[in-house]
Amino acid sequence: MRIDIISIFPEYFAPLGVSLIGKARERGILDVHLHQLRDWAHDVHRTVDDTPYGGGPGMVMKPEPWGEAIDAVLAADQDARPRIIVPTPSGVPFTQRLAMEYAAEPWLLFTPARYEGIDSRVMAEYGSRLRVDEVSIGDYVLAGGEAAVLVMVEAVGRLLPGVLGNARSAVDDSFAPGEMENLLEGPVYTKPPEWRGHEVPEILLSGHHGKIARWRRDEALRRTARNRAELLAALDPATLDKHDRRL
Ligand code: 6GU
Repeated sequence: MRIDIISIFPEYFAPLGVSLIGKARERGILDVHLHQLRDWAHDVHRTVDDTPYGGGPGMVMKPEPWGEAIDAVLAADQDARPRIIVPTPSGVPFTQRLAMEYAAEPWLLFTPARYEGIDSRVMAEYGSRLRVDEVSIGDYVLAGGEAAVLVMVEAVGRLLPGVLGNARSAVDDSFAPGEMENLLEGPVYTKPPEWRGHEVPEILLSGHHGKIARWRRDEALRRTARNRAELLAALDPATLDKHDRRL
């Protein structure tokens, strides 16, 4: 997969050289291209923002540098088109489902903004020709979209074939469609069997796979009820067995 990121802080993405994503890049699974937006600003101050029409606080990112920068990225491959992802707290929620959708794309272009956001005509311009998604990573406001891009690239990158050591670990994820859809994962344990007086639940040491699976599902249901009652309420009753319903 190719990922392009246009930002006034390309240095913000240094963490993409580390750990899982860094390894995926070394191994050629992920091809990341960073671009400095100011390279497409042509005044001496390399200005990328201006005051908002209609008044109000803050500054808005000018359309011209974004247009030139995005055109330059699109020109890198005449035979393919990226899916454009515009991080904004006013976007649609970024979910595991969306991460899986992005992981199936050959090319993503992220356009993280600072200030109050990008002049909306940029999204209109490219939205008429390409898929443009305005996406939020949660109900809080960041100082800019860069941290959101790090979050999304990590969530997408770990789903690419060959990135996770154990392909099953993505299948069992909280929120993954299937068995764990809308369920949070329960607690996990490793050796030693007793630590500071706390014991590992005996069932996990029993070797009884059926009972262990049942226990894990019960713990997942309990944790979901406690931490995310709205997810529990949204569970499809058809996916519940009679053991689930007793909890
Ligand atoms: Cl994508 N950007 C910003 N600036 N704030 C956010 C966000 C994105 N998602 C949640 N808060």
